[in-house]
Amino acid sequence: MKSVENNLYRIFERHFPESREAVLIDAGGGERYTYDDAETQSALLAQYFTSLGLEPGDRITVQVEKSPQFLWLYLACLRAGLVFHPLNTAYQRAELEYFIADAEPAAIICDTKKLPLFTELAAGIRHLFTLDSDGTGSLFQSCRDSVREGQIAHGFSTRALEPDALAALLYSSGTTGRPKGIMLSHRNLAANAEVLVQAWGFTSADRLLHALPVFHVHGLFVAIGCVLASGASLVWLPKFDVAQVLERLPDATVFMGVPTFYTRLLQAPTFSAGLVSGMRLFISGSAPLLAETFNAFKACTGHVILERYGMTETNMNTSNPLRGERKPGTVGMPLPGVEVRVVDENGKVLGDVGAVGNLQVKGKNVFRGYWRMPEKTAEDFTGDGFFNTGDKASIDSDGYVTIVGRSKDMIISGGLNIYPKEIEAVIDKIDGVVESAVIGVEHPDFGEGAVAVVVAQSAEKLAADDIITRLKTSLAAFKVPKKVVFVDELPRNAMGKVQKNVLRQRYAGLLKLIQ
Ligand code: MLC
Ligand code: AMP
Repeated sequence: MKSVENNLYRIFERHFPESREAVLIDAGGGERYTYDDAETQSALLAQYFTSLGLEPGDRITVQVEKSPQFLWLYLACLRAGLVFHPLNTAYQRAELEYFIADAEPAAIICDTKKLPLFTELAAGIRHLFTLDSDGTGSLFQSCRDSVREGQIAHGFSTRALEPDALAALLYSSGTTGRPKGIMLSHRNLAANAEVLVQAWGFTSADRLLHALPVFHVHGLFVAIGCVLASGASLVWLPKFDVAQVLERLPDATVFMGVPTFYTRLLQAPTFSAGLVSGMRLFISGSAPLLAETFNAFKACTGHVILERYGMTETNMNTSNPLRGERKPGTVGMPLPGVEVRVVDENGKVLGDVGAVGNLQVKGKNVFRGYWRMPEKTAEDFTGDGFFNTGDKASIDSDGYVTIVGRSKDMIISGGLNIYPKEIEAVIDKIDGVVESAVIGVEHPDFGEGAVAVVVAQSAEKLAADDIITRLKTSLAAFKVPKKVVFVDELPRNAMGKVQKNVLRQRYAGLLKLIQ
């Protein structure tokens, strides 16, 4: 049954500080935004979208730089029942074309710089607005004009929704075929936010230093979700920049980041225990945190990083404890309401302590399914409702989960996923290329970095730079391999399958010295 209580915004609102004058965002240099700003601006925008005829369930595609106004836009979508569809700002034309065609948004919000591109791509889309990093652009301007002309009034009643109403659509590329839209409901996001607030002890006194991008689960649903569901505040940075993080750390109580954030901080000569004496918690996730980084951080600051594990399809599944032992190299125990199990290739549950198998999860946090891909959804869920994560894991005698690898062919570079299949498909189309294999190898900054191993018709005619340049025109730059090597042939097993493990071993040290 429809109820406003199913709306994630309402769940957040219940935790807002009594005084709406409390600061929600402290962007530095005296630039502050209150909970009242969040309420008023999101109401205005939700009202405006409704006046344009946008209906619950309509998708709103957003590719803009990080700004407080981005947050008002997200909240407006929640309030109006619109489906928030954020995109990595690094995506290029071909990637954007796909997402727009697949998501069929009713409105697109982009940066002014990208307006000409989106004008082309958005043919047939009802509304196209701009929003720039300083909050200017046609979106809020049109909204204000509508108020001035008396077309809309201030105030908006957050919409009643079905319990499973869609809140967000996030795409992940696939190990096969086309990228999949991951459908996250208000219920999924609410369940996870409330569990994380408890698990990590968030209160309205917390100030979370936010340096993550806002178009992924980590920065948006985990970090911002914890703050909004506890009435806390955000110490806001436009992106991760070591100098700015060092400057703002003394203003914060909690920090969240991917492992690269921690390795970069440890390399900063001025990073010290004194700088973080007011912090109560450092959280890491999205990629494996090396025990070496965990130990170095403890030695440098006295703080024990809390590592957790999640994915876009499921939000957060496991976490090391707030109180109790945080074991390096593990991702902790299942969060309340989340079931995890390890199974063999036939789906048989492996009960033995330490047995390695495929990790499956179940809970209110697990997504509704893939957008318009019922077969793919059915393939990834078991008959008893568990989702196959594609991660390999083991569980120790205390119940701590260790992610030991992946059954999916995926590289995680600086917390961003790269699907070799997608890169290989582009390389293989380049004239002079016979075939290619993209692998992930150790990278000193990003954890893993992509390397392309290419068989060319004639090595003299193709240079590594040609391949890199070509890839940069059609793929987000972070997906472009850091190195290209040419080989006469790819190693194959008896079945003819490329042996990526052999390539990973052969090129294991290739990126070690890269910066
Ligand atoms: C940037 N570059 C990368 C990269 N980030 N290359 C590989 N991997 C990355 N992660 C490349 C750029 O394309 C560019 O290449 C060059 O590095 C400089 O770009 P930059 O933008 O100046 O880089 P920088 O600001 O230093 O960014 C690095 C970073 C950023 C680590 C700060 O990638 C980041 O914020 N990562 C976090 C991602 C995240 O939020 N993941 C969570 C996903 S949610 P060129 O060739 O143009 O010079 C999820 C679920 C869960 O996974 O469990 O949380
Ligand atoms: P994404 O699709 O971007 O949500 O990435 C999810 C994937 O990131 C998971 O399936 C894991 O492979 C990986 N991941 C997330 N957190 C961790 C972690 N703490 N340790 C190891 N891998 C992680």
